Amino acid sequence: MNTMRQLENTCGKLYMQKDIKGFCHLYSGQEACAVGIKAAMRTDDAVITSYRAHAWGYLMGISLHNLLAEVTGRKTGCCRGKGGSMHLFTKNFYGGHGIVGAQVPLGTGVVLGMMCKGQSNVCFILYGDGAANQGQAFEAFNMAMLWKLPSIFVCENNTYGMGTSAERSSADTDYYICNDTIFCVFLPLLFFQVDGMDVVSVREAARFAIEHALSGAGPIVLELLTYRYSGHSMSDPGESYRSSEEVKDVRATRDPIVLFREVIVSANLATPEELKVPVYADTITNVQFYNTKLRCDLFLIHSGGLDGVVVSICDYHAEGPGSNSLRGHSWLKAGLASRPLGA
Ligand SMILES: Cc1ncc(C[n+]2csc(CCOP(=O)(O)OP(=O)(O)O)c2C)c(N)n1
Ligand SMILES: [Mg+2]
Repeated sequence: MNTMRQLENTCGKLYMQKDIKGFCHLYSGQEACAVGIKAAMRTDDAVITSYRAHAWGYLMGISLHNLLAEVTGRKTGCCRGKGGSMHLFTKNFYGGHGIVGAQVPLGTGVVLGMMCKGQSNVCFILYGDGAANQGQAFEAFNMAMLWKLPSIFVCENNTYGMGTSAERSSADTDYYICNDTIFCVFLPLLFFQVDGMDVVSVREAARFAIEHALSGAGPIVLELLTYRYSGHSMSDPGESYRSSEEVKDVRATRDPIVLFREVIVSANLATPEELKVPVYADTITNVQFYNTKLRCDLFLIHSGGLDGVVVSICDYHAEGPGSNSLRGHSWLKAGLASRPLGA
């Protein structure tokens, strides 16, 4: 969770200095949701999520370097710089999707694929409170129930969809019940609500969900009650629709990292001093370090040259001639100019 928090701080800074272009949605505050689920997952269980995908990408095995290279549009990124911040992929991690709620039917398809291949695995399909009332979500629930697919639908309720609070957008803010009389009771789906700021509760809920989904009973819906500290995206200061006191209060009383630290210390598993030391070497996510590394990558790509290599026009996307022209049109012009015709 610490690494994820630092990763997002780094991404925030990279965005501010225009190294991350386009969209950038941070996950800070919601770490326990991802870490709890990942702790319960078994080999070849899968995940699909929305555009708030950096932390999940890292958890699913994208190295910090590949990840930061991706979000800054570098060829050394996990998707060769073509996916950017919102579209991260790796084995068993099916993205990163920018269209709200699109990952719900897509994830259901992932599970259908697993079933057809005879795999005994689940897919965690994460979506926000802002997607929870979409028709496509309920269509996916219906198909998953009809075919008894081991889909685990997870609504990460961080109480806001962009600048709109759950109360303003939803007739029923208990998303786990999924408008029960219409859908869950009718289907009948199993569903429950979990404290998404408590990593252990999330892990236990996820374990239960896996067992349930693989028992042949079909899908399950979890609602994780959580909170995002940043605005919806980097272009939203996140202050016009909620008070700074509200954010401060959550940080002070429900922060997932602080809560888990207290659990560890009170169980005598570590002292507060021990917890100050970074556990993993790759928690070094300071911006300068990554800037240097990324610029080195870029240099290597250029100096290594692409002569003799068949490269599609799209590949220039990630390796434009200068760090300021990674996206947009200038790279294409320059890329084509530097490439002999017919090569
Ligand atoms: C189909 C569609 N409609 C609208 C948008 C614009 N949009 C992007 S995020 C968002 C709100 C989603 O909120 P939520 O599902 O709660 O996710 P969170 O951002 O809180 O993680 C909207 C309306 C979009 N990307 N796709
Ligand atoms: Mg939300």
